[in-house]
Amino acid sequence: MTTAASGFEPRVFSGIQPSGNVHLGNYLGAIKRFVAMQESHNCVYCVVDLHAVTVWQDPIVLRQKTREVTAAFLAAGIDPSKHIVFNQSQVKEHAELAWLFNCVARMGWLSRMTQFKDKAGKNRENASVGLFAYPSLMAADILAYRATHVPVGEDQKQHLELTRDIAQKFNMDFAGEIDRLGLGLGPDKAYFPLPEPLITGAATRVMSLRDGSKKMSSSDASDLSRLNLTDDVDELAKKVRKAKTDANPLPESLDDLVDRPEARNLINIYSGLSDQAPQDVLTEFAGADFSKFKPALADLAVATLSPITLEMRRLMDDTDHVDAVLRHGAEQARVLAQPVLRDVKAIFGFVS
Ligand code: AQP
Repeated sequence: MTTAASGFEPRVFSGIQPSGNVHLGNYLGAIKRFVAMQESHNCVYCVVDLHAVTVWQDPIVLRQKTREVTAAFLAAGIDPSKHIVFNQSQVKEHAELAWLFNCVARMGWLSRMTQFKDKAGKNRENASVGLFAYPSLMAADILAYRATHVPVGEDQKQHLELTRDIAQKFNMDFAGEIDRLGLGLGPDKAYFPLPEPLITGAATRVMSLRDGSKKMSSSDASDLSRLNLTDDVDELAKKVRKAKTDANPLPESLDDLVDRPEARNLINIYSGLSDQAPQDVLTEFAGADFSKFKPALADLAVATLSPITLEMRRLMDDTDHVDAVLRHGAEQARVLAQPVLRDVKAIFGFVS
């Protein structure tokens, strides 16, 4: 079977913003899957600091959070000696390609992005231009490596579709020049692959522990709404104990969780942490009250997350090592991104 990415060397790209606490949603929706993909793919994992500054960041906190996300990557098991780990601002090709993609993307496409609408809120006039153009930068992040696969949480699906739209429009608008320069790949002689989003598993949308209708998020004002990778054992246990639930015992079937978002969320979290299917978790706990299920979930969260937290703390005390990983990763990333930028500029018709 040919896919939109066939003809291209398989490569994974994904990123996390250093803009808040790294939480369980980031871990289950993204980082845990980044780790798994290392076995089968060449991977490029990025701390996307240029994305973070689309909303205000205190410079001192940004530096600390950049190291914290990097520490989370390494502590969770990403191996920087086999794959590329770096922060986005050290590789200027991201910003350069994003500008060119701003000239490919259409205002109408970006205006439809729900994340912009959510984050800009009612005060749209006061949102940064960068927040509006965020998806062009995300397309540049991925396509600077001609990446074919992008593991993300469900909330990034719309941005991934926009990346594909940008790649497709570029391939079509410049098909003649791509062909003339002999730069196309695959059956369609395209320059960019159409990257495949990888949104799989029960925990692609981890919800707030305080409100099952809201995504777990670093910008939620309530710290009780999320498990942070920096939480200690007592905090993890307390947050699971205080998680909102309902008064009914757990049912036997997933169908009976349809109108119980908080209960469904806790089952999905258990499933994501234990690598069991949600139905298997229910089968194990069917008929149990939350007074029995929550301690089991807390134990599982502590057993899974605490070793990562401990290693993150150790790494965050060794900023020289973390910074060296990022510098080395940036050098490797540049080796991949520079030729792509050279090609794209030639395709656009810039004289060099
Ligand atoms: N709740 C979530 N469930 C599953 N996956 C999630 N991701 C984020 N939240 C959840 C995934 O984590 C990756 C990195 O996310 P990001 O750093 O780009 O930022 P975000 O999605 O904006 O994270 P937050 O915490 O929700 O921050 P705010 O509230 O400030 O926007 C992505 O793959 C994302 O899908």
